[in-house]
Amino acid sequence: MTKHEADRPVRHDWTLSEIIAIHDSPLLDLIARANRVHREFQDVNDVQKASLLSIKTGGCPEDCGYCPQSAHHGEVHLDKIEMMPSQAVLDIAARAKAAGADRFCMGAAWRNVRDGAQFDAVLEMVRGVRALGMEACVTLGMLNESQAARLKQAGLTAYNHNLDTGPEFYKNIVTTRTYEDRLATLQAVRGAGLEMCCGGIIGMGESVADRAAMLQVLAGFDPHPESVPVNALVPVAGTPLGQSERIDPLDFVRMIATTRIVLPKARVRLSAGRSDLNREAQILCMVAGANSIFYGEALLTTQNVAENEDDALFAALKAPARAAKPVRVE
Ligand code: SAM
Ligand code: DTB
Ligand code: SF4
Repeated sequence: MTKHEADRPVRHDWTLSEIIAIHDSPLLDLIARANRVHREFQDVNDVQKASLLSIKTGGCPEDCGYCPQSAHHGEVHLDKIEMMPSQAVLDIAARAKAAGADRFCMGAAWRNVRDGAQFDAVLEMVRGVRALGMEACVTLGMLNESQAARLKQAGLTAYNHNLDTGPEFYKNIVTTRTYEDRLATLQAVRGAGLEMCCGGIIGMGESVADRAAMLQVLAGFDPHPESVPVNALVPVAGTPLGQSERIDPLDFVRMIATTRIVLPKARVRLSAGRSDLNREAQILCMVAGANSIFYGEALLTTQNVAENEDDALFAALKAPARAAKPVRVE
């Protein structure tokens, strides 16, 4: 075990007012504290590149207000794509690995996982991604314990299921499922021994207290989620949140710094919305504790940062090469 993985205690009992006070502290104090915590718990030069692919796009029965893939938002222009063939997915994963990605994340616009041929195909994709020597993550909506166990058996590293926002604000964004539904899936994920990838979105009209409340719920998990995506809303025309204003990049920095302080061991992923940040703002997010990005031209249905721009960003960081992690295929 390296000094960065040392078994330092983390807190599960952050109060809402403590988290808000951190979030609202003077910006330079906040960034300095987050960076101190980051250095204490992690190797700051180790920035993960995760590649993202939508394996089944659009037509989702849920009504998430931010999401272009919901069938409830009839005005969105989106090419629906039925489940991709496994081999096509694995070819893309192999290309992502060759381009330098270490994690491959696959998303399906499902309300929940159903047993059958499509789930079997996902299991095959997971096995294939692991055989390439990459971490594998999927996000498939709600799932039960036996499905989580089958994913674990296929070698899945982590399951992504976001809380999106705080418990109070959640009902303003989604009405077709509850916060408790999200928590039940996360419990199934943990029960199967999978890593938990769980975060949220800022810029949906929520307050700082809502953001802090989400972090408080995340900190309550024992262990903490292994990775925490922090997304800024990508407003998509035709969705209920399509006319939202883009967040101030410094709000992104504040949220990332607060996440780093509250969840010191997690990989904090600077996720959707990164393409609105210039190089220096992205680096400020990394100084504040972000240590993972989505790498590749596209997120699920919207554009991400061009790969050559990210290659230039990483070149500018001059980070020492990352040691290859041994991959265990079960
Ligand atoms: N259907 C599954 C679910 O919701 O759990 C998985 C796919 S869903 C698209 C994955 C996550 O993407 C959502 O939980 C949300 O946090 C994020 N997301 C979706 N649309 C977004 C947008 N317009 N801006 C930022 N994040 C978004
Ligand atoms: C996450 O937190 N962000 C990613 C991933 N997990 C699945 C998805 C972002 C989606 C952004 C909107 C889109 O491209 O459709
Ligand atoms: Fe469906 Fe997931 Fe989009 Fe919600 S976020 S509409 S569950 S794909």
